[in-house]
Amino acid sequence: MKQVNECRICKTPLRKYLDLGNVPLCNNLITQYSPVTEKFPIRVLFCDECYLSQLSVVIDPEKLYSHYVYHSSVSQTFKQHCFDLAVKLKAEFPFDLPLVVDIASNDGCLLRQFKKAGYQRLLGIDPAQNLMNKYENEEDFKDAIPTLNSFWSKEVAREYIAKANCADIITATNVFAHVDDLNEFLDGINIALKDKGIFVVEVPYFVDLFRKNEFDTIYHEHLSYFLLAPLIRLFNGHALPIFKVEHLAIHGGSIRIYASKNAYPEDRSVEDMLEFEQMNGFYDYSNYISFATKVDGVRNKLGQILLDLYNCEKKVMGYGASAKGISLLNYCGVQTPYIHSIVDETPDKQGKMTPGSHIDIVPFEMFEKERPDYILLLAWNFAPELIEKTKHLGAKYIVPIPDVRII
Ligand code: DWN
Repeated sequence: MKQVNECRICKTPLRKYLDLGNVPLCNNLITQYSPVTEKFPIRVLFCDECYLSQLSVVIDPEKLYSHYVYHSSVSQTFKQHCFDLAVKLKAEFPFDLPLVVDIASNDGCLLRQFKKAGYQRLLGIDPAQNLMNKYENEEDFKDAIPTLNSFWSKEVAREYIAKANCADIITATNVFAHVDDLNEFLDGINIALKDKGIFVVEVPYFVDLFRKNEFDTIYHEHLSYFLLAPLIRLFNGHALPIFKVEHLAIHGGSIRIYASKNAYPEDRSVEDMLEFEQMNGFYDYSNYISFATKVDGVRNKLGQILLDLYNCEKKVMGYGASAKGISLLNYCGVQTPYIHSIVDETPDKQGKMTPGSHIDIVPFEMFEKERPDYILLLAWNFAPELIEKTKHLGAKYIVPIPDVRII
């Protein structure tokens, strides 16, 4: 574990504004009960110079990502989001037989949608050995996405992408916030990207996190909590100016930024978002002090609701053993037996337990078998999809974020 005292973008000394205690590594699920859980601090620090919020510690990425239980393809909502991106880029950037490289490609979810949209030259890069394509049969092999089992680095950029005459499109969705050395990351982009290529990044948007109280998305994988302003400063420092930005609903609210080697004119969207951030006080440390109070409100209310339901002998099951859900349960001090079990349709997660809260993760069929009175949507960011799949059960839903409510 590495301590962080200065900003990873501009090296300014940092100030703390949120302390969520010591928390387990949310995706490092456990296979049996243990009274001792490995925990690390969650403290959020602010840079008064470039306005980046960031964690006070960095966990070894090998420990977090060399075996990774999260599979992007489980969500139909996210798959559709990926297909929509592929179609959009094909229309707006009509490259001739483009090479598309996806950094942190996970189970190939995004690139499979690019393939469906007609892209032919695809390369995934991901460090998780367990996510590498498994060929059960010829069909699987045909559907497989060429993937390099590695972290992104300047060496990978040089040895695999530059040597293939560089990439037209490089994507990085839900990885940029996970990276400690952002300068090395962007040095690699500069090596790997064609002169007229585009680098497309999706990250959770800190304005949504703050305004919608999404404190459960604060956990050790997410080292940085981005506004557009710090991204502009960082990318300009690497001669990769951001020329367009979009605000998206996915994952509780994200931004998609488009950068290039100064090959495209800056879009109005960049200035508009910077003006919004400035006008709404997101560059002022004093506005962050109240966040802890909002967190306590949800923590206390969810704990009380689960205690009341337990005392009334109501059965509560979770849906979605998400990293955010596991962090929420730990922040709220929720353990078994307040929650019977958590359904998750990710094979790599089933049969395991949540770290810290020790709740069994079970297959979807357990909903039919156990018939819960309440379903706690731990993957609230996919609420419509989860509700559609379980509404026949007749249970009520507990939606924890932005404020705990029963529907
Ligand atoms: O940045 C990250 C985001 C994008 O994904 C990573 N740090 C880790 C991960 O965060 P998360 O686990 O909070 O993401 P999700 O996508 O909100 O997790 C949803 C969970 O729910 C997954 O374990 C899959 C599961 N699920 C399910 O079982 N049935 C999800 C859907 C939609 C379903 O129908």
